[in-house]
Formats: sequence, structure tokens, C-alpha cells
Amino acid sequence: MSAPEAPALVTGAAEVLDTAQQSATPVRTTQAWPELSLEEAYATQAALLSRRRARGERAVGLKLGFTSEAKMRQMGVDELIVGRLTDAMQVADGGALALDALIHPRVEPEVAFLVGTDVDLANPALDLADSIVGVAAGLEIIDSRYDGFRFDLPRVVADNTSAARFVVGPWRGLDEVDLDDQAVTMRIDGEVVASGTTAAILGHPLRTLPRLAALGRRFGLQLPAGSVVLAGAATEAVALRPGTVSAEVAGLGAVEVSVVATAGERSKQ
Ligand code: OOG
Ligand code: MG
Repeated sequence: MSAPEAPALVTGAAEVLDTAQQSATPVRTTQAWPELSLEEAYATQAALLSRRRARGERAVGLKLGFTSEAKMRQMGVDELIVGRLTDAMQVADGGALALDALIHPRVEPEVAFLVGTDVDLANPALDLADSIVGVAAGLEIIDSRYDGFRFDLPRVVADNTSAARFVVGPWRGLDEVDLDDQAVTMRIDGEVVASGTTAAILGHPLRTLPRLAALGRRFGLQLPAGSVVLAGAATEAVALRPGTVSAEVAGLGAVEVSVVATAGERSKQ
């Protein structure tokens, strides 16, 4: 099945956003920018993923956004969104991440799920929780391609929901852990920079799964076996800076990444 050709509006928006991401230069909000419908915004996301695939990247999962009040309030957007993750965005747990490829990155603590079987999101009777074989603490680095992180709902969707990097801790079995109202703590060099609870994520992180299925069905997303799902940040995002950044979810585990200023510094480590 070949995808229908995207309209010029969508391919044009994808080109602007892709260039902004690759050159780490934000799109100025004063710059002429088309009004996109939500459908066109998700089509722009799909076009961005095609461009990444053409550069050899592989889709490895999906991320939800605005699943907590803290995030909705911080960004002034009050609807759930979904974005795409690729292998090039993933940093190994304990690995290093350089700031110089990013515009104005922020970091947020996440709960990640691992999908064990190919999921048909088009199936209205789907219970996505049945396909989850792992859960882990995660970190997401978001980096809006818009100047000053200023956007509305279609714009942040078109910009692949600000997705930039992510890190996932060791997977645990879903039946081994209790995700109900667990403390979430993010630290930079040991200093607590954000704290919350898993209950901030729609009351319980598993409640994100039917919402993801509904969005996936509406916008034609794929979720093959092995996919990672980020459930959305439990706290506000914090400006990323050099140091050791960690997220800990009580009863689940921890994850960390070493943030350095430049890629040159990373290769010396
Ligand atoms: C959009 C991404 C939101 C989350 O976890 O809520 C998100 C943004 O805040 O720029 O990833
Ligand atoms: Mg997030």
C-alpha cells in the first residue's frame, strides 16, 4: 500500500521543521507559517519520519505528550498528542548526550512501556495493555523547533511533539511492579530539579494506553513488536544543562544520562 502524496503545505512544513532540527536553528515565530489543521499536522509528522527514514533512521516507537496537568499548564496546551521516536533519538542508559546538536533542550521524567507483539491500532476492540511486556523509568529530552518553545496544538504536533532524544532504564515485567502513585524524581548532579508522582499521568500511567490506541487509530500510526511507548512527563520539563541527569520512579527503577556541551567532549570520555 503506497501512501497518498502529501499536499505541498505538509511537505513544505516538514522541510522547514526538518531543516530547523538538523541545523539546530529555531523557526522564528514571526516567520510566515501556514495554519495547519490537526490532520495536516499529523501528516507533517509522517513526512518528517519519511525524511528521517530516507537518512537511514528507523522508527522505534511512539511518545505521548500532555498526559499530565503539569505539562499542559507549562505549555498552554490541553489535549493529548502523540509523536514518533527513531533509533537516532535514543541514547543508551548511562550514555552521553551532547548539547551542541540541540536548540534549547529541556528534560522531563517519563514512564516507558515496551510493546511485545505487533499491535493493530486500527482494531477498535484492542486492549493495548495486553501487548505490554515491559515497563521502565525514562528520560525525554524535548527541543521545540519553534523559537522560545512557542506553539499551539497543530504546531507542536507538526514538530513531532518536540521529540529530540530519549533514554530508557532497565525493563521490568509489568506484573512485577506497582505503578500506582509512585514518586517520580529527576536530578541533575544529585540535585532534585523536578518531582511528582506517576498519578500525575492521567491518574495512572496505564491509562495512557487506550488514549494512545485511539490517537493511533485516528491518525494511522503503527506500533510493531519491540516498540517503545513514552507515557508523557509526570512533571514540568527543566532546562537541560551539562551534568548527570537522572530520573527515578519509586518501585520501578532509575535511568541516567551524562550531558556534555559538545560532541567533541563526548568522544573524549
Ligand atoms: C511537547 C512535548 C510534550 C510530554 O511528555 O508531555 C511531552 C513540549 O512540551 O514541547 O513530551
Ligand atoms: Mg515527554
